[in-house]
Amino acid sequence: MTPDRAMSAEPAMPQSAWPDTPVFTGYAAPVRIESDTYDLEVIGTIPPELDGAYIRNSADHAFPPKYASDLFLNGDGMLHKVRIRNGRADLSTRYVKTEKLLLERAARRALFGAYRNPFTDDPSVSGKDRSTANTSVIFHAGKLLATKEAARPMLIDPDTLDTLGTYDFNGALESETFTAHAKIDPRTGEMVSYGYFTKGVADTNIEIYYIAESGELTRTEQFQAPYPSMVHDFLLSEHYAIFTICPMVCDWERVKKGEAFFHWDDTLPTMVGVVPRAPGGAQSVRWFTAPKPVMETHTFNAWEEGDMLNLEHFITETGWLSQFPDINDADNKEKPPFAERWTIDLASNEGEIAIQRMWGHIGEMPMVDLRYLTRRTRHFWFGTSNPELGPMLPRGPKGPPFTCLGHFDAQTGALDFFYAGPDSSPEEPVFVPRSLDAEEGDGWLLSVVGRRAQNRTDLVILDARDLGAGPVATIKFPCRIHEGFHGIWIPGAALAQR
Ligand code: V55
Ligand code: FE
Repeated sequence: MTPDRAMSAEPAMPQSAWPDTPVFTGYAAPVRIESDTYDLEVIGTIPPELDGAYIRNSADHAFPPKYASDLFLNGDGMLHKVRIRNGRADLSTRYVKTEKLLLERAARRALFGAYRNPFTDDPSVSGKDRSTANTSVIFHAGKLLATKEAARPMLIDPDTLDTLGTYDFNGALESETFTAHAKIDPRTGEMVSYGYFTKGVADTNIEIYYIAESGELTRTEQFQAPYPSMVHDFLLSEHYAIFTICPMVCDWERVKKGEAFFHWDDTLPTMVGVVPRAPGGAQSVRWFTAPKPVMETHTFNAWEEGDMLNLEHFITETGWLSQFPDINDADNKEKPPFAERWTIDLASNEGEIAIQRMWGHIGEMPMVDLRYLTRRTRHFWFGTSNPELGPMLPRGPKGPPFTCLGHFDAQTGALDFFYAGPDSSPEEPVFVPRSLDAEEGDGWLLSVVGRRAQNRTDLVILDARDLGAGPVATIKFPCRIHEGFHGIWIPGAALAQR
């Protein structure tokens, strides 16, 4: 798969410079280094029982983009893995070898154009797979997949991080697309996933996939969203798959003209589609309209109590305006997300959604103890900032970086924070239980922390129920890894079983 690196294959065209924009400069600058580093420096003590791999995805442009205005969302998928065992930690960084990356490496320049816009590509790559595979990873039935909602998943070897090709579940995957936020039901081992814009163009078709614990894709169902929009995440309860459709719309005619891929249009309503997971359920999807047009950024969890369906997610009153414009108000400013519980009475025909703010502090990048997904959980973790603990950091390409991680205990109502220190930015946390049968929340919270002034990165390990105590271990990387999106923990036993 390695492209010919001989200089005779070098195209005549010189490589253009990197754009002087916030996406490509300073702490956000592409890293581009594939590496293996053994026995990282550790401050404190890695808990000896911690055995497994933290793996996450990031967007790390391998080549200067065709368009200087390119979004960080359009970077090439770069996987980061920290393998922890016997108190030691090793770091690996590896690009997902997408067709896009291999073609661009062979040409030694960007050939694919703007985010999700095939009309901006070099004609030489017409019809080729545009996937950057840059958003998340999921591990199910012994298979590690790198995911991007605009494309099919890529199969990755979790030991080497080698890319094994595009994965279509032995031909059973119908859609051209597959969400980066598939969920595994811990009661059944089933993975529930979906695709939107399933034919590769903006439309209202959403396809749900049910993938058995064995890895077999057993069922595909379809329903129609009220309008074509970004469906980035969803919610899973015991009996329902729930989709919050937000007015982050895509108009294919605008895409053809080279405009932004999404626009925020809050003249349209936010609507919640409740799909029974039982066979045929997509045919009886029920729609509920939110009282205000808002955006769900990411989800914690969903759970049922009798006929009451509870949806716990981060919600903002604006679209993602740092990335995609407001079509009605160019001066509109992005607002921060807050955690909200939306409750729907499935027995009532009123169709109302009752909304409760869960705690009075902003946040994003939610995490729960995934062994309890689909059930009511007590513990909630998230990225956040807290000006009482330390100053805000300068805006990056995604907005202000987090300075803290937060923990909300729904039983006591207590909020607890880990402040990462001056010039330090934690990223999405991942919860690791102390043991397979530890009680909910008993374990560690792992988070990559950017040491911005040092142009370096750490991984911190915190007691998940005592963030304020600070790290039990800080694993120091000798370099910076690019800021990422989403990651997972794979227990050592699951890696060994493959
Ligand atoms: C998101 C991320 C994406 C994307 C669409 O976090 C939405 C939201 C990393 O790519 O393509
Ligand atoms: Fe996401």
